[in-house]
Amino acid sequence: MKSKFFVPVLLALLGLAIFAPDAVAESRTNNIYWTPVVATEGGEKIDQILNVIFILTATVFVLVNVFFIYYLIRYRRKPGVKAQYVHGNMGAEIIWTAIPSLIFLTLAIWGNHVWNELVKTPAPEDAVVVEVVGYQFAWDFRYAGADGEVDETALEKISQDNKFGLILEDPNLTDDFATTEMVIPVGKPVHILLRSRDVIHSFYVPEFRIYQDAVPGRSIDWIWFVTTREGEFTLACSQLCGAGHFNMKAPIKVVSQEEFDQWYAARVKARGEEIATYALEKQKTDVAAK
Ligand SMILES: [Cu+2]
Repeated sequence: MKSKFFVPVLLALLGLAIFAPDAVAESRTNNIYWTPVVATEGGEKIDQILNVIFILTATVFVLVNVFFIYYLIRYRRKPGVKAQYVHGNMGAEIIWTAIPSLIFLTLAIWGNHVWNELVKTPAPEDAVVVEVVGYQFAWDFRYAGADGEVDETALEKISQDNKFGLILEDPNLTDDFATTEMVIPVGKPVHILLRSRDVIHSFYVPEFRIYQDAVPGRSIDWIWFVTTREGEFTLACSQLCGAGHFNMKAPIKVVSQEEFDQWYAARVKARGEEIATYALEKQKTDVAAK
């Protein structure tokens, strides 16, 4: 390419590559040139795989291009030099097939091992259970209320007035409480029950190294984790789910056990008052109707 635009275009592309991390949708304040800080146990195991793959591919990329450019220059067309036809080299082909095969196999076995360890192990009994429901274009969370159990739901029960699909005869009387932010205690197992009310969404928290699609019609119950640091994180939907997708997020607050207990008790109390008021109103209308 002998255009006078070559150098400016190259520089612009380079600039874009360097400054692109500032422009990603997810707002990042730390570590913008690498993966975000890890905030869960086991997250560093995912990072190890990512790093090894990155180093491998970066090395191969550099080597291939260095050799490529070298040969381009070394064997360029020169007056008086005739081109040579080379058929191939069995030895070289065996080597460059065997080495990548071994690398891919190792990565597959290693990745599977980590996946089994992090995802296939069942959540501990004492985990804090949070139901996470995605819809166009926000998230709802539901916690077990006063009775310590998350009330049962059925997908076919979901309606305008019963957004979690509670099976209870009167869903307004559930002791579970709903929130629009996820508050969880640091260092404790958290078990996510993941659902979607409409289309496919995705539960994605980069700092937790967790990415799981929420599929309408399915309850996904194998996601659980233990956080390692307090802080505020963002749950951002990671499946293009419609016009409002860009803004489909919710705050996640990882707090101390003490702070969590206080928050939880306040929500249980508030929910108790709501139920009492509702029951009273209902009684009145029932009496009036008779
Ligand atoms: Cu979404």
